[in-house]
Amino acid sequence: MRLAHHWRVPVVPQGGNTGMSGGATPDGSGRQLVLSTRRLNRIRRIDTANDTAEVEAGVVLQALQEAAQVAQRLFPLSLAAEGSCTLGGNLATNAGGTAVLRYGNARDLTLGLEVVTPSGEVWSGMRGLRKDNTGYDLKQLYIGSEGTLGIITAAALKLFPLPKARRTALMALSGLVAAVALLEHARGELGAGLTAFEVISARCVPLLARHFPALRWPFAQTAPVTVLLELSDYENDAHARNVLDRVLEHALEAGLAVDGVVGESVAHSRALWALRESLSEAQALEGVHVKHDIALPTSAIPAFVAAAEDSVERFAPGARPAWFGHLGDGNLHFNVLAPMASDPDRFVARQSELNRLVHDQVAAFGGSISAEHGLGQLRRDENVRYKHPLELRMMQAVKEALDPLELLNPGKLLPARESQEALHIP
Ligand code: 2HG
Ligand code: ZN
Repeated sequence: MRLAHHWRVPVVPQGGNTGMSGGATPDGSGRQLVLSTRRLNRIRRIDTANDTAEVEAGVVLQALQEAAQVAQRLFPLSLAAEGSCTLGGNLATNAGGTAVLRYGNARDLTLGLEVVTPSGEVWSGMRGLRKDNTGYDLKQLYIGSEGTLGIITAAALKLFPLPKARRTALMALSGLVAAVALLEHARGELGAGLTAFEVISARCVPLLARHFPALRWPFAQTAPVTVLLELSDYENDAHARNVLDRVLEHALEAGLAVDGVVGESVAHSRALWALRESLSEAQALEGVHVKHDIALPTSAIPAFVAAAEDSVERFAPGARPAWFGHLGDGNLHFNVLAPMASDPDRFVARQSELNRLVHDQVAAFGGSISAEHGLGQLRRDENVRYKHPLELRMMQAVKEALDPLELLNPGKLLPARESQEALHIP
């Protein structure tokens, strides 16, 4: 970084390269240097008494999950790319995933950071402290900054007790209103034991059958909405089974669910999770689609989806909103597949218009246009429309203070020059 600073070479930090918003890929100028963190791959220390792990940025997420398990601890961050994404990227994008409902996102799991600044200095902020009020919480600036302020090279992360048992259930529901009601009920019944509440819309189901024929959908009929619940139990397996059965019974009796299945073994639960975790790839294999990674108050989701589906149908008749995601956190992947037998290029050409339509609805319902994948290049300009100009100016001021030469990840996250002028950003 010191050399790049000396020669004024822009640097694009890159971890596992699994991002979905183009945050870790260079522009087409041929002038940007991609700096891989992959060889920073040591787990420096696991401190079970302090419940912390000190890890380098290039450690693959799954490797940390496994090391924590060996130490009889849980590192809860979990997402479909965990076999290849790295912790540096997880932190730089403030990754979410499937356990946010209980443990929070990457930001909530971080106690300290080590960061290389654009001039090549090393900030060693690896404090594993749960209380530390010594001024601005600088690590939080770097988390979610998508490599635009500094390069995260290591982190001190929180660990948790390993649950004694886990049980997964898949439930077929009458609709999204029922799903939100069930979420509320499950939160009340399971408390902190509810560690995942994922949602799959009916349009996703045929994609699984088409592209992952080995996966078995457990219900004869496809319900409008299917949810996957996970319970982590600190008593024992029989207790977990009992509690989850009660939730399922309630859902059936109250008319929220039409069918349900509880994972009978670890392998069975994994198979249920595979249905959820294969959706992103199934959509990629299906062909052209436009992604939206949005967050809303959970209570607003049924009305938002009805309104957004309606606008999409009017905009491109036959287009297929095949949404799924993390209902427990109010985070939907409102992805829209091109109409069957249409010209995919024409659909893609209208991508920005479709984004605008969906994001305007998101804003109308009080949501965010970027929940867990980051702004990167994909949503950088779109963000200018929805973020308050004062917030954008404050972000720009932070950028200027920490990276005055604009060497780190140019062209990502922050508005382009033209929009900055329009916003009177100096
Ligand atoms: C998931 O939840 C990922 O599976 C990917 O965040 C979402 O492909 C997507 O849009
Ligand atoms: Zn997701």
